Amino acid sequence: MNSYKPNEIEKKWQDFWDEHETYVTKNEYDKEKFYALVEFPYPSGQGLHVGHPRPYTALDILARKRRYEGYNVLYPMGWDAFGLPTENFAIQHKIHPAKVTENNIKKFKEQLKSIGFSFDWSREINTTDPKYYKWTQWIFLQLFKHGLAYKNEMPINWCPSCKVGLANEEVIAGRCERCGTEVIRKVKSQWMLKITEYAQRLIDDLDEVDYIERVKTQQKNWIGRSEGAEIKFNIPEVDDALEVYTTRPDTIFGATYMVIAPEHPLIDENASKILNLDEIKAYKDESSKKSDFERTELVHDKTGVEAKGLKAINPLTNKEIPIWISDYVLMSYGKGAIMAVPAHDQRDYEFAKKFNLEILPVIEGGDISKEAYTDTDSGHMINSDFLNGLEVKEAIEKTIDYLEKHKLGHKKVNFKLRDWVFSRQRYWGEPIPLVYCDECGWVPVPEEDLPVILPEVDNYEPTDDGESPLSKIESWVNTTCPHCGKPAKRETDTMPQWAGSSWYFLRYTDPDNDEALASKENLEYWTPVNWYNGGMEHTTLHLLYSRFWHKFLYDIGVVPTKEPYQKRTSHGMILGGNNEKMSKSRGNVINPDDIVNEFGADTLRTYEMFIGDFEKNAPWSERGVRGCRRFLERVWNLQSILVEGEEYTKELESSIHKTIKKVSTDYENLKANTAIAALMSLSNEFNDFGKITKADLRTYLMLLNPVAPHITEEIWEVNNLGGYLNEQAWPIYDESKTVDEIMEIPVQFNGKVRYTINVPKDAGKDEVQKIAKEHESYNLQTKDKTIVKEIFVPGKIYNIVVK
Ligand code: ANZ
Ligand code: ZN
Repeated sequence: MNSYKPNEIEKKWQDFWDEHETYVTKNEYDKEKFYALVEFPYPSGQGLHVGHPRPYTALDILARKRRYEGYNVLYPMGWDAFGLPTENFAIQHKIHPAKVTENNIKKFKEQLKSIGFSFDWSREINTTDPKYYKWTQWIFLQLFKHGLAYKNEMPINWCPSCKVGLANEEVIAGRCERCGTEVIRKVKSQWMLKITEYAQRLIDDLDEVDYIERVKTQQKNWIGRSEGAEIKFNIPEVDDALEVYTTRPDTIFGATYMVIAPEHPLIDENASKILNLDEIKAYKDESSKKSDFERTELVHDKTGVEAKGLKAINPLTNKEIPIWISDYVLMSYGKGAIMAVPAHDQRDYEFAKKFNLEILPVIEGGDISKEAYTDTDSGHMINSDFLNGLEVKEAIEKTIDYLEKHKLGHKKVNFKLRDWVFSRQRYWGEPIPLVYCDECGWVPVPEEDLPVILPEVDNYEPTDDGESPLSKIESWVNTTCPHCGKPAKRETDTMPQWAGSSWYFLRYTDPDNDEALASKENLEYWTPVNWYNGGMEHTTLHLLYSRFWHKFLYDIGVVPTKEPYQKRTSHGMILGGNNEKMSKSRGNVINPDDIVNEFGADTLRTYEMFIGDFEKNAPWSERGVRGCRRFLERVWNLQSILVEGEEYTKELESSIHKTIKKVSTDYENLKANTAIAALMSLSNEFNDFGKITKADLRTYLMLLNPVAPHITEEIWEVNNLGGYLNEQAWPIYDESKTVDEIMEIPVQFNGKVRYTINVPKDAGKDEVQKIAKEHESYNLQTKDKTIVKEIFVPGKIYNIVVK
């Protein structure tokens, strides 16, 4: 027997699979399908990270197992390649981003191939390929034609370093997600997508899918549905009412002042009535520099200024109350104005304390000497006229009834979710396929003219005024209106990085189609994705965006299902040795190539699965890697104890059946770590026994194959176990043989367990009694006592009552 040389056998099998098209998937519509999907990588210059193979291996295991079970499996891979990192690299090194992308993809692909994933490379896609982004543009046009894309002049999050507008989702703690620079506000005209129109459905349809609970919770929190009321407060000085949104209409008798956002139109519209305009203007300037995050989350020291000259009337108390301007109220939520109830809202409380405003409790039971009383589950209404004595829930209902009856307000549902900023003033993205004509406004590029190809430019640096580099190519910008034929200009903004990944899983079903994003038949057959695994960091961005696009495509009859993914799971991160995130600056980055070269791809795969619970973070350990390599060597050495014919003990036979059962269910539950542990222990049993039959070796190799595909194929072939391993069926087990023959039973004296005994699993009372008496503790427990009663529950317990 040769020694185990992973570098030789791994290359051999990778070439074999390529040559034989082992993992090329056909559209065999009459076969049951299984569509497994992992998030396609961004081909960055750093190459594959050691974190990538973790989810890819987990779903590779499922893909391989399901093939052996007879499913038609689609397990595809591609590249999400538009975006800033490539563009920034291109600018720095003066290489075209398309060239950078090509190089990076080449490197990534080699790396992925060297790890032996069973991807169907014939369906590879690349979001920067015009044949692909033709359809991204096509989807955008459908959104535009259905009124779901609109241009809006609005303050956006702006990263001064990346020179790019950011979606709320890309701002983390007030900073740019990519570069960490503090984000500022900038007014820009942007394309927006109306994801808010789908907010309710994005929540409701979570009931139809099998997502891990924390993903569902995060999506719901992000969409942020709340129920409340809109209420009108009259302002007698002007014939205008100030409308507010509140989730607590019950507290209206405690509304002692109003607050409006600095951007609220009330001020400009009534400037002549306001006495302190200068002061207000200064305050507005100051708050315009802050991000929403700074305005709401960070500061407890509230700022603000009163709008002198205006008063509002509380419609229930009929009292005059002051109107304040403060930036803790955001223009982008609700009505941009609130009724402030300082006794029961902590933000209002801090504000009222600072500016000496009246704090009037309307719910008894709390102490408001230090903070607001915000509990809604106990306490009854006070100081509230017809609401007095009611509980909060009842009071909310009753107030809304009253408001609706008197036409002062109405019930209202609000969402935190904002529309999706869909413009980037950058080069490396899909051109937005619209033309602006002075006569006709925004006109779509005719569908037969798609794709609108990203033109070559000499310089892809963003301009300082924040316009896309495309705006400098006059020959491209100037065009004719597809509608009236007069001179017109192309949109020079490009789409954000999230565009291409919002529908990529559809394209895998039919990657070369020129007539449609994918054929009806293939979409009908392959969608929805059966199992999608990806990072938790994509829960509120990619996952939500792609669900939104999918629902839209469903509405216009392009896809057959409401939801794109039947099941969603998520993996933990692989950390550096000291539980720190791997990063260049910490110098703790592990390169998967090094592991493959030194130990082999099968060791890398085994280790990444064995490292810990799949959904938890886990630190990298070189010792762990070596341990997995030694395990594979023991597997290799099973060849040396291979015997012809049947050699069994009952125990070994039972272990084999148990292991088939355990490994099969563990793989399905993403618990390859415990499956591998079971396989380690089974290989020890074979070694202890000193023999392994061909049949058992076959079973063993099949079970291990999804984790370590190369070594198992090799051992199979070298020992002539019959055909190729990849053509076999998944092992089945005999349930009766997984049940233990001998079992452990506790022996109790007066209800306390004193010792345990091993009995045959079908033993009767007499036999159990006999074995229990043989135990050394039996005499001690019964000494000088009489046995009053003996209770035996078969398979469970033997209880002796003594006196
Ligand atoms: C009166 C009140 C009394 C409120 C009380 C709360 C507690 P969610 O649950 O997040 O939807 N609010 C409304 N619009 C706002 C805006 N544009 N900027 C900042 N705050 C705003 O919160 C809704 C509550 O947040 C609303 O209910 C309002 O304060 C405030 F005891 O109204 B409440
Ligand atoms: Zn026109």
